[in-house]
Amino acid sequence: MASSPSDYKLSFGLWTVGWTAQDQFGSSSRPAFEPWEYLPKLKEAGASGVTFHDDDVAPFGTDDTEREKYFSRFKEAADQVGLKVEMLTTNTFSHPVFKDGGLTSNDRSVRRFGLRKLLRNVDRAAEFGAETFVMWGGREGSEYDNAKDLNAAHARYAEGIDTVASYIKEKGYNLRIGLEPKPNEPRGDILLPTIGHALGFIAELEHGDIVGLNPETGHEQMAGLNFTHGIAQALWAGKLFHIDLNGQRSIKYDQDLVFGHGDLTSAFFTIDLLTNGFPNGGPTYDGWLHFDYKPSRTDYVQGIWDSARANTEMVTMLADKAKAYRADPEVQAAFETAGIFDLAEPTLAEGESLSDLLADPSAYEQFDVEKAAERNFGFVQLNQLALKHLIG
Ligand code: 3MF
Ligand code: MG
Ligand code: MG
Ligand code: MG
Repeated sequence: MASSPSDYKLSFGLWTVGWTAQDQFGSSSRPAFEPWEYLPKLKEAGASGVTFHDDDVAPFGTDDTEREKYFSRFKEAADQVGLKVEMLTTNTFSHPVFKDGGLTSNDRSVRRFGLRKLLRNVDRAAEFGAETFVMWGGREGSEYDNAKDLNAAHARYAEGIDTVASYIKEKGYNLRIGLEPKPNEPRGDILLPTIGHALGFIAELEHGDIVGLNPETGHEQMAGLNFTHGIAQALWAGKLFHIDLNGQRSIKYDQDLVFGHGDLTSAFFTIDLLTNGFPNGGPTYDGWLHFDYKPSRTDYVQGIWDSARANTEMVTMLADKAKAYRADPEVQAAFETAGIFDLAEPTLAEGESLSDLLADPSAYEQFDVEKAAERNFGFVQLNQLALKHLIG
């Protein structure tokens, strides 16, 4: 039976449907609505959660009394519609004060301001009952390699993240930080450009236990990387805390297409991994499937809601196909032929020591390399079966 959006934890950033489509070369092509006005339609599009940047709800610079009104009105509306605010994030990239970064600006006073903006948004995240605090450092980077002492920049970045993490712990909030890697745009180069860089960075933190990742499909693909491999490594490391799904067609500007409207095969395998897990078991993802896309500039208001629905529909369609793919006996046989299940067996036998391996002639001296080289893994056939399920 076909699944429906309510079978999954699907959420949207308010800034996605709220994007009025201004770009580098043109002004807005759609009107803006009040933040709470998007909520009923998001629910209709199949979402059960919503997320936002502080400034998406209360514009930057709003005085404190007005801010509280904005947030309480939004909270009321979200509760009424039945949308969970599952993640909050902080805008440390739009205002020109952040042009050289929020946590790694060469200007210390900006870094102190950025940190305060982040910390007060941590309180807001807790107030809304969010589980994840995403940090995308869009302006942490440079256009020129000599614009920063790159050692100091990483030290300041770590200091900033550790300060936010220690604040969460001190307050006893049930929140985890999700760092969001991106290779470039809006900066020429952004620090923590990929999932791998971010994982390496987290390992150096003092409070890295509550810091993980919020990888975005298009961000990895902008760097020509394999998104499914990336989230798989994050899962393996116990660091896949949240995810931004969208579409990107190869290495170019950040397109933020509907999920699946970029590399469809990759989207299929992403959903296969997220919903069915690894073939041999192992860590599974039980977090939100969060869409971070942009309705195309050529679409008007109706297009916002058609494209939002396209995202949720894409997840249900791909998940159903991925389920049938895994259940197909022909696929299971192809997994067998390909050695997928054999990879779960440790290379050294249980209890086998290194000297046992060194003393095993069958492993080396008597090993028939020519025969082993003749093995037909059948990966092409296996992929063909996946594509049959995808397009069949
Ligand atoms: C930019 C992004 C961001 C982040 C957001 C944190 C504006 O390419 O992806 O969206 O996702 O700031 O969630
Ligand atoms: Mg993005
Ligand atoms: Mg993007
Ligand atoms: Mg994103």
